[in-house]
Amino acid sequence: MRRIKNLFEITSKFRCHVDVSTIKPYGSGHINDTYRLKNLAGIEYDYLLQKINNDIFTDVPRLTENMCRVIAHLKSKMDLSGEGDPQKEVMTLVATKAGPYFYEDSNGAYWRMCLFLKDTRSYDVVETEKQAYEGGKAFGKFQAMLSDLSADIMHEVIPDFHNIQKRLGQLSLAIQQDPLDRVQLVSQELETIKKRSATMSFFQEVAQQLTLPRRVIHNDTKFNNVLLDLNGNAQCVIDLDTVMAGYVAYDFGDAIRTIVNTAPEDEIELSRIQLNLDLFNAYTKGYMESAASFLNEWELRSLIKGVLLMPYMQAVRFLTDYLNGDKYYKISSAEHNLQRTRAQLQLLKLLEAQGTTMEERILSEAKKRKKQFVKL
Ligand code: ADP
Ligand code: GN1
Ligand code: MG
Repeated sequence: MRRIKNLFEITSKFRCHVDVSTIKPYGSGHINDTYRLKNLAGIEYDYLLQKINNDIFTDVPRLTENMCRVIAHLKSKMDLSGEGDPQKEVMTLVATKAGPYFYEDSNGAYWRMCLFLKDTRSYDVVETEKQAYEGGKAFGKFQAMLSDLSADIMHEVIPDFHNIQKRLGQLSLAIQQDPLDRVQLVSQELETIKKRSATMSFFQEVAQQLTLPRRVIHNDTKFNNVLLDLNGNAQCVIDLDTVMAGYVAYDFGDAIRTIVNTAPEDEIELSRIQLNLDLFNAYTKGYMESAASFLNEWELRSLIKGVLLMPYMQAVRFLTDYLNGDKYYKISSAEHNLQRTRAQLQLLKLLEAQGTTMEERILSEAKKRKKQFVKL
């Protein structure tokens, strides 16, 4: 109860209609805490209030600057082109009465507020091809609209976020320290990870060759970060904490990771994890509708690398957290991070077996839309 009271006080710091009638936890994110605020009258805006995880996002002002930059860019593009509704299709942050788009409370916790987009839904697991296609359209369009925003001006809010060599370094450190004596429990998982470590360094190696542009990307393209409207059409890409520089293949791969898997990300029964390639095809089609026109050919060919890298990287991150004593991700059981690791490694093996088929599909979808496509 004390916590709720505190939340009402926090709400009052923002420029919102404060006759808030109910407040309750919302969503299934692993990092931040989200609360839905409903307005008394039901006719004013509803809001989402989020407590930003300050252990992970250590520089909230810079994170907010990134978000504001991206939001402004997307909204102004829609305004100028007359295509799309910037109020509904781009998230809107609510400023505090003091000015900034975040509030630091007396305990040093950071909060932000955004307009709640009514009549929308997000899904943890994709149910239909239409949804996968809409997800592809949403993230393809998102990247395309940001393709003329310089990645150099974005702050790196979590350094080396998708740098697999650094992530493997963190895993090695966790193995060395092994505070809970858990390394002995995960030898099989470590073996699977170790076997693939060299081939997964593709992006760090090509970074030197400058063939892949670093662009402004989302960096957390889980399917539940796209809001669908009541007709199942993509409406808005949300969860912009990690928008920063990166390779487009990271976004493509992370979306595929959550879209083609017939089971949840943390499925305990590994036999339930299957690939649905129809969903892969549908996502790729939707994605290419916007992305084929701005991606270079090296980027197109790199997409399949992202598909394999992202479940691998998530497995490395989940396992590191398990060994470190579950300090990063929210967990709902002692073995949760291990369960997530196993599920991601299982998914990776299935994806590896379908690598060639998926690569061909990516290139054929791109060719349909790109006039000068030279096979490298
Ligand atoms: P997290 O970082 O914890 O994943 P999100 O920003 O993704 O937090 O928000 C959690 C959930 O809240 C989302 O999956 C979505 O269902 C819902 N959500 C987030 N932003 C909005 C919004 N502007 N309007 C409606 N629902 C939203
Ligand atoms: C976290 O906050 P959420 O649940 O959208 C994580 C992502 C992982 C994801 C795995 C800042 O995202 O990188 O892909 O969990 N976010 C951060 O589900 O680490
Ligand atoms: Mg989210």
